[in-house]
Amino acid sequence: MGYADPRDAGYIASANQPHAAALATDYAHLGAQLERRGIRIDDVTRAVASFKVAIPSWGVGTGGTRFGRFPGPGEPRNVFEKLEDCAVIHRLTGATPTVSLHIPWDRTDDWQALRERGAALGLGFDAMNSNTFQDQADQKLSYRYGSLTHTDGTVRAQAVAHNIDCIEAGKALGSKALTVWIGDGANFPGQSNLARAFERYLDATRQIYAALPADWRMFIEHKMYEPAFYATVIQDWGSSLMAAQALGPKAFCLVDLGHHAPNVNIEMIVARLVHAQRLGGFHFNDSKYGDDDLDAGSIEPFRLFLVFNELVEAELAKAPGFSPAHMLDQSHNVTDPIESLMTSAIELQRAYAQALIVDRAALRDHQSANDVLMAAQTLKRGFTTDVTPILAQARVSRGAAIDPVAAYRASGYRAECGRKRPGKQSLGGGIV
Ligand code: LRH
Ligand code: MN
Repeated sequence: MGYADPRDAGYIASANQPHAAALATDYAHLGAQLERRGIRIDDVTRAVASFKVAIPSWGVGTGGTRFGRFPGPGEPRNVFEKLEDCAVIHRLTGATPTVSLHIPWDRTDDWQALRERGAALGLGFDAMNSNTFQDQADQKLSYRYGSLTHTDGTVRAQAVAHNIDCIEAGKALGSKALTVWIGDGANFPGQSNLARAFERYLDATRQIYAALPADWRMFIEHKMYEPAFYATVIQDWGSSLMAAQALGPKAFCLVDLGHHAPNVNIEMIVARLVHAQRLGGFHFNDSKYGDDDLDAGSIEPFRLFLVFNELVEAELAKAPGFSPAHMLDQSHNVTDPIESLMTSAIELQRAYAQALIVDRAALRDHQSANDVLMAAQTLKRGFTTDVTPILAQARVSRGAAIDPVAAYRASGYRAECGRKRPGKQSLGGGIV
């Protein structure tokens, strides 16, 4: 099978050619339907085309679990090769112009060169992610019993220094945010003093906060459990919000959809964080049980729609301080990461488009009249409308592919990477 660079505009145009007529028909048909509902389809398409989500650098390699990792062919071996793959995702979807790096997984000794290569590929750098949940070979003190909340101040200082390092790297790359997720917690009752651990967290994060440039934000990511299995210091949105409010106006709460107990009403959490003006952003993914890091919209698409319903409500209400950073955070254990990340970005656009076409005036009326059934039906009608033509048209308006997965597969990119990136990949367990 020959190889054609799927990032090439000419290649994408020729890949779109066979689909153009059908898209035009489907788009006109949906347009007529929405017109009858008083909605201008082009307005929705423009809004969807402006929707952006960041790619997690750690998501373009095959992910794994503690039981094993089964790397596919042509895995990226360093951050520069990860960028090449991120550029394929952005060129074919038009929706992912930034990459969120994870340090030290993406450490390089030439941030300027990375920034320039990113720019050449049409990519920028989103929130930096620190990592004090693993010990590195050259690390002096272990994070076995925690990092920013460790009982030993020298370990906390080491973790604070690492986060400040991430800020310095981000400044060189043009990033404007630091995401702090720590696995600190306890496996047994009595192992740690729950109150003092939180105080140590605040004391340590105040030092990181003080190192933030004026125009940066700090995202606090809560998680119910794992790696701690009894108590996690930043276990829920309440702890995250208390910390953000204690730190200052540059601190916000990041909602990773997989970090909640099954059936938790995540859209309610989003509504509350919008109210508190502390919704920093999202790590989108999907899950059925735990932090499964599955493809966004693959398990609970209605829940994803309900989250975007809250975001559209906030957008329409011009909620003060509302500018969430959208990022994917997934682990691709059995699919081609590029295909999963492309389809996941599109599923976010789908949920956004569905939320945008909800008849808000009718919904308001039914809600205030307590016409429960009509209110529920009016909201659901957004979700049950097939907005696929809008998503494809939005891509075309960005010079991207009508059918990204088909265009990607036809390009032979993965096989070409297999040829260009020889070398055995580590088979051990773990997320990357
Ligand atoms: C923790 C988490 C966090 C990342 C890691 C890769 O579960 O969601 O956002 O640092 O995954
Ligand atoms: Mn996450």
